Amino acid sequence: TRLILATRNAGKISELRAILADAGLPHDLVGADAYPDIPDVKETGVTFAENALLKAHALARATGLPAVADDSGLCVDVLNGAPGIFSARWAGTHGDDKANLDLLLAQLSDIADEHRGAHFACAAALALPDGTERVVEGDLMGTLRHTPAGTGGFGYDPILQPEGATRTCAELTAAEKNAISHRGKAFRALVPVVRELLG
Ligand code: ITT
Repeated sequence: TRLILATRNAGKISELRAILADAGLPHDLVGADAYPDIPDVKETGVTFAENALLKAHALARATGLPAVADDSGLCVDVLNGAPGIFSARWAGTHGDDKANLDLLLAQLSDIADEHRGAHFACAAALALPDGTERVVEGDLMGTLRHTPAGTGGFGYDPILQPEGATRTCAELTAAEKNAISHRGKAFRALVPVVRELLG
């Protein structure tokens, strides 16, 4: 069966392909960019789970195929969980990773190491054309560096150092990141659900 990946974020797509293939999901994974005529859904939810479901349902309805979606972000302790669901557009322009990261670092410039706790969160949703839905979540706890390091990954990876690690997410290999990441955890939890509903 075909399974649509309801995301246009290239960083997510490459991670999701690896995570789902490693988990042995036999489905033919197709990116949303294969359906350029389908408009982007408005992310009007107030939680990662709500937004992931909105994206999955929109693609499933429009294509008639099962769809999985990711909604994710960085939640900073001293900012009461912000940027959170606004992570992709924290500095104003959707998907401008560098501007988002620079703004966040500026906002946290006075915050000492012991108060720089943060986590990545990910909701992974599956929607079927008949309206059936499932959503599961994963997170990655860590602390925020004062200066970016590393060139891997995407988004806020150069400043998030996972708990117990000495490198940032951007200094990990793709496989190392997927093994511990919010996205890896959420989508590995979604795999048995996909199998149950799609065979
Ligand atoms: P789609 O809606 O098309 O999936 P998007 O980039 O708009 O793509 P989100 O609304 O879920 O997706 O925003 C996710 C943002 O959170 C992303 O742009 C990054 O800034 C941040 N983020 C999520 N996961 C991350 C990760 O693994 N590493 C670094 N930053 C991450």
